[in-house]
Amino acid sequence: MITNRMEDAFNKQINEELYSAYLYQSLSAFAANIGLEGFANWFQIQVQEEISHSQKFYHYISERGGKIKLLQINEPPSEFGTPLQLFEETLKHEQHITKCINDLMNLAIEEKDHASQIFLQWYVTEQVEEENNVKTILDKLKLIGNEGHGLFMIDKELSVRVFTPPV
Ligand code: OFO
Repeated sequence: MITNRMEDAFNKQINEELYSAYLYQSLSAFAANIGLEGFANWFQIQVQEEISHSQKFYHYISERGGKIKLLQINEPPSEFGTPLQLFEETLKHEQHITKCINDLMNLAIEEKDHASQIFLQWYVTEQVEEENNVKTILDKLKLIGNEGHGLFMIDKELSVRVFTPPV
């Protein structure tokens, strides 16, 4: 059985993951609107990833005999600026999620909840990968600036991203 504190914290994390999906959906719409279809695809895959992250928490809470409580999802911004700013916003958000995961891990340690510590390991690793992926794209965008052939090439690169469900 999961403790009340862990149950509350995991339910809040479901909300964080669903807000992430909402934010990336908004980024995808914005990118499509300015003609960056590859960027739009990358953010669309990110939406699917975040929904799958929320689902993992959902199933874990149930598996541990906890109660699911779905919270209100905030409205994300709808204006983001330049292509570079889209990924700056993404990195800032992923750093926030990393902090959330670390806080959850600290709580699981405090609560002596070993099963949750093992469960959260997947997210700790995932966040390293997520931040690194975004930083790689950001570095390229910084090199090429916000226009021209380089931007076209990055857009093309981002258009091939596909969703791989987490195991
Ligand atoms: Fe983008 O990260 Fe979820 O957990």
